[in-house]
Amino acid sequence: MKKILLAGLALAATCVLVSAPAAQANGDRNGRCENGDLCLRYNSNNAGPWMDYWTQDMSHHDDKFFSSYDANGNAVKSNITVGNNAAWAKNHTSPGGYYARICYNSNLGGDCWNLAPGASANLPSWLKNNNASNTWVN
Ligand SMILES: [Ca+2]
Ligand SMILES: [Ca+2]
Repeated sequence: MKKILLAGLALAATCVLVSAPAAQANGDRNGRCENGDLCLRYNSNNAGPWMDYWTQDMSHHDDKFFSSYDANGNAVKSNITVGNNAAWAKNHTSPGGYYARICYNSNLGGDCWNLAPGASANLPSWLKNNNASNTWVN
């Protein structure tokens, strides 16, 4: 399965799903780090505000970290931009799945860093607070 293709299908299906039951297995950028997500956090060592990317994203500069949950359990966004502000990452795909690739520039440009399936780590110093886009690779 190609995750990127699935992402496109998910977008195309969004309108259809509006009236469907809320039996959502996973959500892209829904503030929950679920199976198949790349989760980024504002602070090192799995701390601080977070963001979850299930799809690839060509620019982190138009996204805000989540920082809390409301009374209904929905994640609430902070005012902190994800771009150039991530310090820690976890690849929530299963072992044998896709590597999460995080890049220095938008549109997957510049130097990129790959995080193995199931792995978590502080971003390397050259990428910490310099993240701009992400995708999935074999
Ligand atoms: Ca999610
Ligand atoms: Ca974005």
